[in-house]
Amino acid sequence: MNFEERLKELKASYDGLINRKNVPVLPDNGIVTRYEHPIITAAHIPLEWRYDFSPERNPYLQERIGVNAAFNAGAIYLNGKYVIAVRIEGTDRKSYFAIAESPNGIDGFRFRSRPITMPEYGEPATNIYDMRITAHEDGWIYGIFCVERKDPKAHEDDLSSAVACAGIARTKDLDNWERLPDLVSRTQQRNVVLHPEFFDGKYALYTRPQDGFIETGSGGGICWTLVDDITHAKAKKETVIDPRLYHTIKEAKNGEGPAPIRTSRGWLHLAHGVRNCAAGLRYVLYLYMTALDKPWEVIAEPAGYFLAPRGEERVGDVSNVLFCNGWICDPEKPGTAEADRNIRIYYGSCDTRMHIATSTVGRLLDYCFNAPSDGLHTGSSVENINRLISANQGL
Ligand code: BGC
Ligand code: BMA
Repeated sequence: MNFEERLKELKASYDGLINRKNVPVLPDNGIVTRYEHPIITAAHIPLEWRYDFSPERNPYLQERIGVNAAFNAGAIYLNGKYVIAVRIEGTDRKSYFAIAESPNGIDGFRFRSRPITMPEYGEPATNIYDMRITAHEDGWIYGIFCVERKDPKAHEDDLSSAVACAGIARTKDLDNWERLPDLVSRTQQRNVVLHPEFFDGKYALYTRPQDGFIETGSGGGICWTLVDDITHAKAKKETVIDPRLYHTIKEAKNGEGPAPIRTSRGWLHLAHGVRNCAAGLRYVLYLYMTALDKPWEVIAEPAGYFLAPRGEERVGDVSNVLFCNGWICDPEKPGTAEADRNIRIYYGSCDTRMHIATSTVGRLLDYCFNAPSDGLHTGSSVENINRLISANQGL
């Protein structure tokens, strides 16, 4: 096939993919509605980021820069559009961020013309990933992401030891970013998230201290910490708010997902829980609520997960993983009740692709406050079922 024909074919197949309509998978479980197609995959990355279109320089029309995966996106509603900051990973294993926008947040995502050039802070990062986006009441949009560098203390034969910390940057338009100093903390950090409001006049962060690069060890779980100055952020006292627990979905690790959503009944949080099994780490997503005036105090937490890998979501580069660091609650609209506000949940599967599931504030609050919490024993799980059966018999 000649150059021109190949180019035409490539473009036609790309256009078909990015114009594909998405459809809900029904019936759902009443809590969330999945959609049939992933919203972003490696194949959605613009052709001009990958191919050299010059027949002289690239007579075989080869892909010059390969993309391995596109996943774990942060999300924000901005200027009337649903915007996601996707973690794109090249075939060289390096990841970076790029912004894609959609008018309805469900399909039709289009990448802006270039990926984000994130300014460096200190020693250049080997890798950056999993950006949480928070529109803060100070007027800035913050991105907090994991920055990974080789461990300078590692023995010269050890080519795997790394150090993870939280990188912080802010922007008004998601194109131009001001990099602030990385979070100073006693331990390594991943899954650091900025709370959208000041608390006692201070910035508040959800953190996830960890003993090493992988193991959280004495890290305990998701923490809350106040920061005096976001331009020199330091986590002084980290208080565990949502702990890891034996024989639950969050036995090995957990981490805050996107920034929590303010509702009339409390802060609505989404997090991931990890457990170990013969197949490796299994990542699932769960919800919990904290008090409006005390965002560190858990007031509801249904047992187990609300989203776990299913079907195609189960398989990928790192199988058995759902991870979520982005969701969007529709802005308040006069005439729309809080319960009817839509929530779009953007989640990655198996470090490979991006999906969407939808819900509403009403549906998720109902789930958080009315699904039974974890009794931590098989006996209480059976009791819960019996209570439900008896209640149904009375109908
Ligand atoms: C990967 C992340 C992963 C982390 C811990 C990093 O090198 O890029 O995706 O979460 O290691 O396994
Ligand atoms: C982590 C995260 C994610 C990833 C997951 C599974 O620790 O930071 O990037 O989805 O591992 O590999």
